[in-house]
Amino acid sequence: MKKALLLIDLQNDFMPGGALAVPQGNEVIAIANRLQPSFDWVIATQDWHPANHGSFAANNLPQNIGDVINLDGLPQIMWPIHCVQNTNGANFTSDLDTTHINAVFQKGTDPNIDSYSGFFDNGKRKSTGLGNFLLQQGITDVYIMGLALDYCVKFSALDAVTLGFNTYLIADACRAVNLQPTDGTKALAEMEAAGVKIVQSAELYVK
Ligand code: VGL
Ligand code: ZN
Repeated sequence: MKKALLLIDLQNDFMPGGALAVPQGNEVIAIANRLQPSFDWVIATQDWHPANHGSFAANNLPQNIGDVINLDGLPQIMWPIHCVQNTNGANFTSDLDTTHINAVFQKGTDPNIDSYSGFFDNGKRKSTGLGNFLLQQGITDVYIMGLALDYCVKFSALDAVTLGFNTYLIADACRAVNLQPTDGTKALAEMEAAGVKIVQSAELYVK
């Protein structure tokens, strides 16, 4: 058994005050920092959009944030401009300890398709390389935490389980966008039904 900690999208734009703020998103950073020394492998993802990304309402006027459009054949929620490549909003939040991170995978780089999962875009058209990287390292068990529970965390966990990894979701180390107030709890139930094991960070400290 070889374990990896997967840190999903711990970026400025998802923090309070950011462009796509996840309520209480800042509260998971201390947990991320405390967990990292308990894992031999730490892998981070970044939402990493070009400025012309098709998920931004501003690029699809007169659409409003929260509307759903058809983007290259897939339903696409309209988001505020967020996590634009090489901007401060896309940087890891400065409180995050990045010294343990072994690899970073960026997603959402194609303007015509969004990528909630750290493994594949929303149409499973292209992979980010994360799955093959984990296989190459011999990693069998993936522990997932971060933002947002109801989007990027959920789809990363569902893909991890589909790819055959023993997949754990660290529930207290995630926060939801909650466009609908029950989205976070629904996401947990969906992951559990798919075979993701729900754990708490306190169970995982070995160092
Ligand atoms: C995310 C919406 C749009 C996320 C990224 O990281 O959960 N959500 N882009
Ligand atoms: Zn995004």
